[in-house]
Amino acid sequence: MAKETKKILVTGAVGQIGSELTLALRERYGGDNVVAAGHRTQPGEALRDSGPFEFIDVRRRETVEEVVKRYNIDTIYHLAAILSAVGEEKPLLAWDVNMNGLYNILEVARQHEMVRVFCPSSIAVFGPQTPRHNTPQETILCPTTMYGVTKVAGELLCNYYVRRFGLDVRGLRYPGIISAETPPGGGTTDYAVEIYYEAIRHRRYTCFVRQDTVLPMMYMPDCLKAAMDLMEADFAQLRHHADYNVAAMSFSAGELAAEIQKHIPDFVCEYRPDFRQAIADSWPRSIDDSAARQEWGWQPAYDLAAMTVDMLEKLGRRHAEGRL
Ligand code: NAD
Ligand code: AKB
Repeated sequence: MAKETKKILVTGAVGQIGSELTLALRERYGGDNVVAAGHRTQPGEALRDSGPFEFIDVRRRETVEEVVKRYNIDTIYHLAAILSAVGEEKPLLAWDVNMNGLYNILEVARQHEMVRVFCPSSIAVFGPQTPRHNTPQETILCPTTMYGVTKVAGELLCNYYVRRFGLDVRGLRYPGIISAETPPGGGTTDYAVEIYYEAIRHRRYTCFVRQDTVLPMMYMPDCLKAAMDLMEADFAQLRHHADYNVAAMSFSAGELAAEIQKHIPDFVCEYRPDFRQAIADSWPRSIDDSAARQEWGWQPAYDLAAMTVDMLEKLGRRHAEGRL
């Protein structure tokens, strides 16, 4: 743990979080020191031109091992995963990628005596029996989705590697992440991103959850800050490892639409719930993140109003330039 970080691998680097986290890590640690790994999708220009890029399949340990050896990797941000909505459509794939992929990452890290591994968990670890308001750090973890099952098991596996092998593994339970660069990859909270894109493109959106559906959310700059702050925290101060609750804001789908209407008055949002409603209904409305605040100083910067101004400004600019 005393060793200086010199070579970072980001799995899932072409995804919603990975595409921005890789650039933020390259900014902080140097482009050549951060290897982006995608699966099948080609990287965008920014990702391709700012540092090394490789393809791996986390289910095939040899593909991870090869990159780790070639670049002398000592830290992994493991973001490759199948999210909740796709996971309900393809539960076996979700198990395979989320569990076997994570197991491969932890094993490679253990065998190569790595400095640190980051693996995000999710509010999907909670289920219908969990208190839905101000959900505590320690509580009932009985999810009803395959994604949630893999996230609970993933937290336990990471914590096992900390206890059993002394590996430094860290993770947090992200709420729905909202961002303007890379569209989300098939989760239940995707409506809170799509609504901004459609407000800019068509001034109309059909939302797949009810208007009164409240979920915890976070804007991308806070998401990146949480990952990097947790990874730089003093290990001795951490009482938890792979399972920190983190929160930023909670709002209903109707409140989100109303916030957008303050800027685009003719924006119209309709509500046509589909199978994702049941998933949303099984998750908390708000999160108690006092452990993260106390143990590593977690503090989000964005609320709904500030995020909406920034999202509409970014997407509006891209639309005006014909890039949306
Ligand atoms: P995403 O779906 O946008 O990206 C995941 C990436 O994993 C994709 O680019 C995909 O190509 C890659 N992938 C899939 N199968 C793979 C395989 N076999 N080998 C290698 N790569 C593979 O997901 P994201 O939103 O960026 O999420 C990143 C992490 O954060 C995940 O662990 C997710 O559970 C967690 N998380 C995300 C959110 C959110 O709202 N985005 C919320 C909570 C937790
Ligand atoms: C999803 O909806 O699956 C993700 C998550 C909250 O983990 N955005």
